[in-house]
Amino acid sequence: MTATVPDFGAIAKSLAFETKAFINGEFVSAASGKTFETINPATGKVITAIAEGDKEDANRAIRAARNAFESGAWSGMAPRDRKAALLRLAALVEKHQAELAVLESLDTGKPVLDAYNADIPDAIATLQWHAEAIDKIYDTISPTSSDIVSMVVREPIGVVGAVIPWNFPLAITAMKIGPVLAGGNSIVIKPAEQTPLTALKLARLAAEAGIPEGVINVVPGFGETAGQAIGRHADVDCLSFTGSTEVGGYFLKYAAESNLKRVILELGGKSPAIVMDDVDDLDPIVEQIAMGILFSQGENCSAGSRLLVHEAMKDRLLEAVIAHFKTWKVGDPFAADTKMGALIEEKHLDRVLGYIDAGRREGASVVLGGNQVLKETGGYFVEPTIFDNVRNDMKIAQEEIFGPVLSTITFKDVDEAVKIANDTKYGLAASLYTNDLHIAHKVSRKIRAGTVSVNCFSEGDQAVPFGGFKQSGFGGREKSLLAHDQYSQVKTIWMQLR
Ligand code: TAP
Repeated sequence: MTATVPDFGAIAKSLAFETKAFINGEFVSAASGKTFETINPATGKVITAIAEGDKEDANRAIRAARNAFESGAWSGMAPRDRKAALLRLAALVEKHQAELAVLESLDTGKPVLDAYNADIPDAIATLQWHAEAIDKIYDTISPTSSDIVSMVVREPIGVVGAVIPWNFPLAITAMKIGPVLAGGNSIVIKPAEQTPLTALKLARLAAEAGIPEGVINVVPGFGETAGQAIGRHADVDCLSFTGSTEVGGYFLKYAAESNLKRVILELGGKSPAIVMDDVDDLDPIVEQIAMGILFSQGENCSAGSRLLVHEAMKDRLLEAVIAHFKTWKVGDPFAADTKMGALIEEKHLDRVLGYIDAGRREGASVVLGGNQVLKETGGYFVEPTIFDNVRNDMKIAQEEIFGPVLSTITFKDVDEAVKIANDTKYGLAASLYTNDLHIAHKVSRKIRAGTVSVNCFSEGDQAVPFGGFKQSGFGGREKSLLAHDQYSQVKTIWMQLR
């Protein structure tokens, strides 16, 4: 965090929004001329109207991306020159950090300080990491007889479609753009309908950074029209999606029914936070449990939404968790002491409240929160909520709520903890709290999840792979050098020497 916190309110008042689609290096209206409104979840009020891209706009963007790719203007550029351009883009994002944080907060309802201190720095670090990596990746020559030269080379996959969710709009867009562009591909991005503002601003900055026209395209619009058109397009070589498991499945169908494009899915989770009975200092554990489920209003695919606690520890831990959750202030995303902002939209608010009702109906007990708050603002706020007496077969323990709702489940021993942790269709992340080195090693191996954190809640950083087991993911890993594998093809060149 910088020493002086910017005046976010003043920035919000003076903002100019990008509202048109960005296709082939230009901001353009939708072919249909239609627009849709993007809403501030903290007030329920319209922020601005955005071009409503649909199939025709997606087709235009894909054509532009293909032409850019075939021209070699970016795909044929030396890796170190692509690196330089991406570093310029990262520097521009940094220069506009405060403005981007304000845009993200207005569009998502999240605290502006979270956007400023977490989302935007994460996007910058992601762009930098993949830019820095790309001129350090070597191809290989395989061991053959002396009359053969067999080169195994990596080539960009081509045109990548990226369909983005609303919870971390810029950070997830950067997670796609970083490796996709570093590797020489072109991209067509469809931001979530709720949160198009930062992707459009990023497109403006990409042009300023000198990334050639057609390499980055942004088509705002709806999933069923623009998103589906990208998923089904025969000239898209790879589709990278982050969002719900249900919609992720549609992209496999779209690929099967079109051109068998490569599909990469980063999906939901129902991640456990497991607390063993050997822990002593509860304060740091409680803080991490709160971060795990309350950060980003619980709208986080890795959210630690199931608290699995040893029965001998439960009363003491739950008392401390309840006390700590009460310190998470829900309120105006622009207030400096706000830790939780608004949920993304009214439909989602109803969904989260519906889960809270379902938990009560199934016999779990609400020991904190459970209600919508700050109704007078017109926004969609829910207070931190904790259920006790949850069974792992209850709906609230099995389905992704995507809100600030924690379900407490007890276990008797390590084996039971692992069994409950794995008893879900998801497998994105898990946290384990223990002082026992043996338990730390053994349990982290037994948990079927893409990321297991020990004595913290974490998603790693740019340098480590991120993705899910089971129905939390498909087709690859984001972040780290593995992300580059997803957006490249391996070619064997077998040369007979005379
Ligand atoms: P999704 O429906 O999965 O939306 C994610 C993206 O897919 C959006 O850009 C969306 O466009 C697009 N999309 C939706 N339907 C599509 C279709 N038929 N074909 C192609 N693209 C389509 O998520 P949501 O509805 O916003 O949220 C619902 C639930 O999904 C949440 O409550 C949460 O459980 C989960 N979710 C998970 C994540 C992560 S990171 N795992 C992120 C967001 C949501 P539109 O914006 O127009 O819908």
